Amino acid sequence: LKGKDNMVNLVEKQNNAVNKSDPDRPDQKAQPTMKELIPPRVEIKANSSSVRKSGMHKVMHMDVTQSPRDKGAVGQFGLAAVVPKDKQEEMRGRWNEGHFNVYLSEQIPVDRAIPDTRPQMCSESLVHDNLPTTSVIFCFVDEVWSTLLRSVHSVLNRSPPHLLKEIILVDDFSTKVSQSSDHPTEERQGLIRARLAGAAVAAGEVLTFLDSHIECNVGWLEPLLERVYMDRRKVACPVIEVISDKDMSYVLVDNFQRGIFKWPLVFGWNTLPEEVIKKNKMKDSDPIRCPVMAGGLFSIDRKYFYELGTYDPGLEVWGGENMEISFKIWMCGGEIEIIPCSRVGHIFRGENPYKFPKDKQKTVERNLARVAEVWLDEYKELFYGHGYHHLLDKNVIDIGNLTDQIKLREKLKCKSFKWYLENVYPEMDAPLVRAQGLVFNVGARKCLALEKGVLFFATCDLTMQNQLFNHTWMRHLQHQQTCIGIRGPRERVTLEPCDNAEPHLRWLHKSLILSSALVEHLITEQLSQRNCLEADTLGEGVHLNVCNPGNPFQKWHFTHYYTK
Ligand code: LR7
Ligand code: MN
Repeated sequence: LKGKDNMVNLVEKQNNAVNKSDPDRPDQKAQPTMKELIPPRVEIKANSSSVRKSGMHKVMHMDVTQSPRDKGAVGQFGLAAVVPKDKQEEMRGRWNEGHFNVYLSEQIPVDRAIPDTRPQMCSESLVHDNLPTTSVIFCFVDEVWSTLLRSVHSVLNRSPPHLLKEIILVDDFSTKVSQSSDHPTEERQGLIRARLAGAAVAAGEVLTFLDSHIECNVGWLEPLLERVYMDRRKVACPVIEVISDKDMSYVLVDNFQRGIFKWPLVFGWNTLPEEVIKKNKMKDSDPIRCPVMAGGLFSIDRKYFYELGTYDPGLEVWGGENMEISFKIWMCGGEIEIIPCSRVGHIFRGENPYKFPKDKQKTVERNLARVAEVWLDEYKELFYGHGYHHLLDKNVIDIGNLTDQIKLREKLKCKSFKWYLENVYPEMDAPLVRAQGLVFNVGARKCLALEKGVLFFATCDLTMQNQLFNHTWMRHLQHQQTCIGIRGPRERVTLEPCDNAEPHLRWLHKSLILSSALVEHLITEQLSQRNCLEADTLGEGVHLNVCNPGNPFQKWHFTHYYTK
């Protein structure tokens, strides 16, 4: 990380030509000068609505590039660019420099115009005169130079200068010559700590983080700052549109998209449920509450960012930090919104163009495990239960020390993950167990029971406590705190206190197909051969046997299933 000296402050270098009028555009003839455009800073008294109204102005149309110098340039107006036949080879050869069309990126002007994709009302909407200033922070590692420049230009050309305190570029130990500075760097930090290094030197009242391969659209900044101004605990994200990795065209996205996650903490987009739109009579320009943010593009009050304890600095390189900051914001009193009047294009790349110091998958799963351990409470079992069991097995990975993160959550008096699910993301399916109730054995035609340390079969009776079991996300076959497992060279069925770190307590409850009927087995994978839990034919107990789809004594049913 190159430290303060190597972060470039670009705003000082911003030229004054931002607002020259363009003779080709009649509507711009009477364009005001920069001074006229920037309203005087008005001190606004709280709770005085009349003053407030007069202290507002229409979102500024800062963009001189809408009528660019070189109308015929490659990729101009965000249109698809074409690679000439004789350049195809070169284009392919350079693809891996960025995992997108690097060749085209270099042909496209750094200040190209892109279509103004905002919903209609946006250009008419009012924002306050005295919005806070922002520092824009780009961190990057081995970013394609032309793309980084275009990102920076889009900020300079489309942000009201008085709101843009500075642009901070953090070079996270790039290996490319063109990006390395005079001073040799210490080591790769990863985007999380690189952003924190940028934040540490930022002087703006708001921090705006952006990826280094983006193009900010017309009027992108004020709507974000307006939300933070309204409430400093609001964290505002632009709509993220798509810059095609193939032809570099600017592609607009559907309305009412919000950021969500699925298990095991996988980020995704989904359309706001129709009933939410109807109930709140939402227009396409209204802010959208977001359970989680994509991660790369957002504005947050600087002091609030520090009050929240920033990111967990123990997160490495890439991944999971968007979950961490999202849960932290919501559970500790803040809000995340997507602001449809603010739009930024982003190049979605098929692969990371930089190296991971350690294995990518291991890095991401370690980050996610840290997030799960600190923020998910009892729901962390759903995270581990969706393919991450191995993270719990002893000595597999070291997720590092979490004391500070857990203390922070206590200090901030953050709400529970259950609260988050109920209030922020009620559409999320998050049953605490997979199956529950009586465990019926088809062969024995009786139910499993556990009492005084012994497993036996009894006539099924939902009122009998000793017949109630859970099949949990840990794959435990569990009665209260007792788990069924297998032990020893003779593969005996045992009863032990449940322990997430013990693989021999896990049972898959899987459907094996037998002449079109489904047979639910309880399978242990601890042995070289797949073994199933089988009821003794005389019905007195259970033992292990080689799985056989045709054996009804291996077929089990729970009263309730919460998942498929
Ligand atoms: O070690 C690193 N050091 C860095 O400085 C790794 C990356 N980086 C920089 C990198 O150069 C880039 O500018 O960090 C930025 C983000 O890295 P990307 O572009 O490789 O990430 P991404 O766009 O594939 O992934 C998304 O998820 C990441 C999870 O950690 C980050 O939160 C990214 O910011 C985020 N990007 C977005 O939210 C844009 C929309 C993508 C979606 C959905
Ligand atoms: Mn990105």
